[in-house]
Amino acid sequence: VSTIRETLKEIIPERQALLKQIKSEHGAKTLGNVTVEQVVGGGRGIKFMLWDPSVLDAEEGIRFWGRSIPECQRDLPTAPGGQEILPEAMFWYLLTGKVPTAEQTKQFQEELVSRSELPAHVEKVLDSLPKTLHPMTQFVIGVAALNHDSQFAARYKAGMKKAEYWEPALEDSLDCVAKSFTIAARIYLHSYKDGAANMAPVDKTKDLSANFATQIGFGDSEGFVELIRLYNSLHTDHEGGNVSAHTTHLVGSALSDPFLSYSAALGGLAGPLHGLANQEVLRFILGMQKELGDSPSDEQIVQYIWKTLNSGQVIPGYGHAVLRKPDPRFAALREFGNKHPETANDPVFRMVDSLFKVAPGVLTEHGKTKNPFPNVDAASGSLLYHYGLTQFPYYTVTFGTSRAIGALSQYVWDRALGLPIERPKSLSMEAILKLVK
Ligand code: FAM
Repeated sequence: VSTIRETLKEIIPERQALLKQIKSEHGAKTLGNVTVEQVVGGGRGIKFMLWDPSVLDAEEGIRFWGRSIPECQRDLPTAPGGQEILPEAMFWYLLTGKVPTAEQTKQFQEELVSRSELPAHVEKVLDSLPKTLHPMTQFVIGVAALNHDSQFAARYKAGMKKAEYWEPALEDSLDCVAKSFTIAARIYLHSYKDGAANMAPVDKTKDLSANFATQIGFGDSEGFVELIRLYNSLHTDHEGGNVSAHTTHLVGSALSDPFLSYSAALGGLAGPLHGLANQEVLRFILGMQKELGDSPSDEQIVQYIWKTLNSGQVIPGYGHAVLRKPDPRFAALREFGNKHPETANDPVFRMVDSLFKVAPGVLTEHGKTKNPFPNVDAASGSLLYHYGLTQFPYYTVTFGTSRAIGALSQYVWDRALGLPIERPKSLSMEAILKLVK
């Protein structure tokens, strides 16, 4: 069985040659003009960054190395007896562009799980934080503290050659993903239970999701474990321009190690316009349930949406900066909810489904948003809630364990391809006016 290192060692020269060819044959060609509106409008649509593991199409949604979500669900390994993609298999796939065999997946899973224990100093730091500190802030601190043992930082200091960068970048990235699951579990116990002193030790025969579920006290629910696998596979990557992915890439371009780069990204994921939206959706749905009861009519939901819009608030979980159709990640989570009897009949999940039937029509009539359809956050919280993970401020932490997988896959490629420090041009208003005169 070839390991992740051997597999990458084989692919990297091919991809390096492809980049060299792109630079030499097409380096002077243009990929489009940049308008003033784009510069002052959040950079929408500016083609700016190289990002291999996934590409987002506005109509169709995300493709990972060319595969749609249903194609990944068809082709990628699951846990024995399970139906959902293993995040470990997704990680291998995002790193290499190749579907791992069942044997490679097993070996890679064992390697990751064996890396998931935390250094004592990180446990101490996490356990000393105020329980009231936002879980995402705890996550930022925990991941940054892992930098103490960064192989990339140590080897850089010792004078490593540029051609070797990707190797310790890979080692640190594997550590960062594996340990993020354990950090996440520790934060949960610290914030919402009696602390992490008695946290279950890592079971090396199980996958990261099953260990995480056990450590936070939900290990007996096979449905929850499968949801965590699906959740962690779906949230991995959404091309490079979103705040968390871009931050990892930007900070990493200064040759900060994977821990510092991903810790910075988690700060961005904690923003309400990005990863925090999943907790907002649940707040919205529960508010609706409280006012309208468990089975409101479509007409009542329409009225509730209008009331929200007319009071100047957004409908959380709807709209997207790039997508213009329902998010296939939402579709996959909705399908999960509908196919399991326990979630299919859950009143909160049913509410999500009822909202999906009418909200796009109302948002279209409202006429503001460029995309009236649901994004990934529209369904995820209701499923976590069903299984008893009811602490909303924690939801973005589960997003964060997943996003590490995608963002750090590209981090490894950034080093393998020798990409330079990122430094785009900024302009003052006066400089813009001078240029457009
Ligand atoms: N409900 C009501 N109005 C909305 C809306 C929604 N769900 N989505 C967009 N709009 C409004 C938006 O506020 C803007 O109004 P103003 O002109 O008054 O500022 C107008 O429609 C045009 O916005 P847009 O161009 O369609 O969207 P943007 O690209 O500026 O922003 C989002 C994209 C996602 C921030 C926006 O759709 C939104 O606020 N959605 C609700 C929050 C949410 O679900 N965020 C999660 C995003 C998710 F994919 C993630 O990152 N995890």
